[in-house]
Amino acid sequence: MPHQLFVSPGACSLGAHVVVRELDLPVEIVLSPPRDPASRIHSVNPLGRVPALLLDDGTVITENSAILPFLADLAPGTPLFAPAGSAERGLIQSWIGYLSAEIHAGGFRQVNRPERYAEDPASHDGVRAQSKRTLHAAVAHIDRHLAGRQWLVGERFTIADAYLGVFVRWIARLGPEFAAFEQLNRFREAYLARPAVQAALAAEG
Ligand SMILES: N[C@@H](CCC(=O)N[C@@H](CS)C(=O)NCC(=O)O)C(=O)O
Repeated sequence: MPHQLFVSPGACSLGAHVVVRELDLPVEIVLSPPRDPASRIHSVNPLGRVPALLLDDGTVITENSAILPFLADLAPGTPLFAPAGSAERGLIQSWIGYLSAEIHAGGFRQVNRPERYAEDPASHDGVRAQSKRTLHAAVAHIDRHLAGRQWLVGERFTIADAYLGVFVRWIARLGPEFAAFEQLNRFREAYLARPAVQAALAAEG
């Protein structure tokens, strides 16, 4: 049995899905929305979250920050990553860490799930508003970094860009105050023009 990558439409698993298609890896894509209690993801990942990578030996790897490098390492020497010990590899992993911690967990999760951060429903609008301001500042850092650059690290698309693509799609839906990030708007167009991204989105429906 090949490795299996569990993904869900619209979720942060898109980045890993894109990497599988960019590298034409022999990894089966399994659509498994966590919202459906019958989804296989619930028996694969005890947290019931995507992405999850089930290896052919039964090992389950979770977390984007582990799955993205693991997938790239299945294609040794790929330009989507960089050699062990290189500064570029450190930078790529730095951006993956930033996206996971500051943008996803520290930003979107608080905007989308205020009930996890404040018990009183009356305070949820306040949590959401403050989280949006925090997220705006975190996103602005990426926008500034992208000035004069096509991609996050070096002159090429890497696994960090595959992951950033998830969030630039989400950012576009956050409201008018998030619409004016020029570099991110340009990045989104370049991301969506990639055949691997189009194939992943079509497969996810
Ligand atoms: N830290 C995890 C977060 C994974 C995560 O939150 N996935 C979401 C989709 S974007 C999910 O499966 N949510 C379902 C749930 O929490 O029940 C990662 O980066 O892989």
